[in-house]
Amino acid sequence: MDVTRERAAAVLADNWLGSSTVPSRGLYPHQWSWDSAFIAFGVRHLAPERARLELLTLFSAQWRDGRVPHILFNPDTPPEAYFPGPSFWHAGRTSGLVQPPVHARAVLAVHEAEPDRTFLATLYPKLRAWHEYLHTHRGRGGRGLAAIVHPWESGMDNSPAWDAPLSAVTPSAGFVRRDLQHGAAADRPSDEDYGRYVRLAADYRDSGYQDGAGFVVEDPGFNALLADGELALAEIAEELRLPAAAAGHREAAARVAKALQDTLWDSASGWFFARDVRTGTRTREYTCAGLLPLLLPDLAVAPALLATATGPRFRLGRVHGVPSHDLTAPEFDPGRYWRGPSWFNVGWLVRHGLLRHGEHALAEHLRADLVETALRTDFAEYCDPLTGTGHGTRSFSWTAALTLDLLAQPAAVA
Ligand code: 2M8
Repeated sequence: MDVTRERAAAVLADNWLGSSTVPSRGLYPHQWSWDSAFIAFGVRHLAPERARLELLTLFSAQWRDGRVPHILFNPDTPPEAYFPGPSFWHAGRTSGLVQPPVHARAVLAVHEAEPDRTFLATLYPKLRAWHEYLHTHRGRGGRGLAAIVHPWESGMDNSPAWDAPLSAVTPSAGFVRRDLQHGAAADRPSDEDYGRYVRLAADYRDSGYQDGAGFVVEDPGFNALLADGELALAEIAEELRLPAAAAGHREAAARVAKALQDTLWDSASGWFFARDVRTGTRTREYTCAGLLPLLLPDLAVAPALLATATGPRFRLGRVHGVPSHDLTAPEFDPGRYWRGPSWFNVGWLVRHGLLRHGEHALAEHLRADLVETALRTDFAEYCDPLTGTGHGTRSFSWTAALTLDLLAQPAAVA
């Protein structure tokens, strides 16, 4: 094993709890939903059985209604280590929110690393139920897209796209933030935003986790991953020799992809924007979530989307990674969480999108940059797109895992 692989493997070994991996020992000491999927993409190259266990553990916490909770709390972690912890959610060992559906793609990738039909057959019905929950319970907007009911569900917590929909929420007070013990305040969400997250989560909990009321948003990133997840489910169904089910998943993917283009695409801007379902208006912030529909192979507007991504707002190929927010926007902040820095999972997803659209040179450039930045920053959570300086926590699991995955991929030839 070369030194980069060894160091990435060591991060994942240190963060492994025995049946799942924490994103980071200090800042995030439990199991997170989409983190586990990204972690599995890397761990499959080291120990496929550990990658399978990671995903099986997460799905063991699936709710009866099909939702996969965004956090599965580790019972051995002291309650004061993370807020909001299990006592806040009143939901046993889990939270009641969800995160983007990257799991079907991860399950398929783990199977490809080491074929295991029992693993596929165990998780297929659970993945189906998970997507079904999103299509039905979250289909609130009525346009074929899944809505999120909390910024944390986007995985991009304090994205500027949420500023307008969040502005009507009165921040909660009287709680103690634990994240600031592990991260610089300038790298984390503001107190005001945190107060709003807590208020929304408490209201959702108090409603018995019924459809959201205070925040209902259709996010292009979340829905692109749902459509891609349906395509992955189609491949899984084929592996399991279920051709009719596979066709159904392809149709579902096409429906979401069409709805994305009909509802969230703005041709004058060349970007996908989130839609606030309560007001019926599209947000105007160019964020990295608007680039994720590039994952969809039949995306007709891909050339226009790429033109924006390589232009002054994101400077793809001329900065480190993929900035989480528009470089030209007044609120762009190169170090603060999801308001500017480049995140490794987004860069990794965008590389896949570039490959699907034949952009091999750009994909290869991104791959080399992500690997170099990960190693230099000691697997930072995110980095400044302009300087490449690491921010957030270090020894971050998905940065290490996705680096391993990038190292295992053949270089794309232009
Ligand atoms: C961040 O979110 C959590 C809340 O879920 C937090 O700030 O405490 C986000 O970056 C999210 O995408 C990620 O899954 C999570 C754990 O890495 O941290």
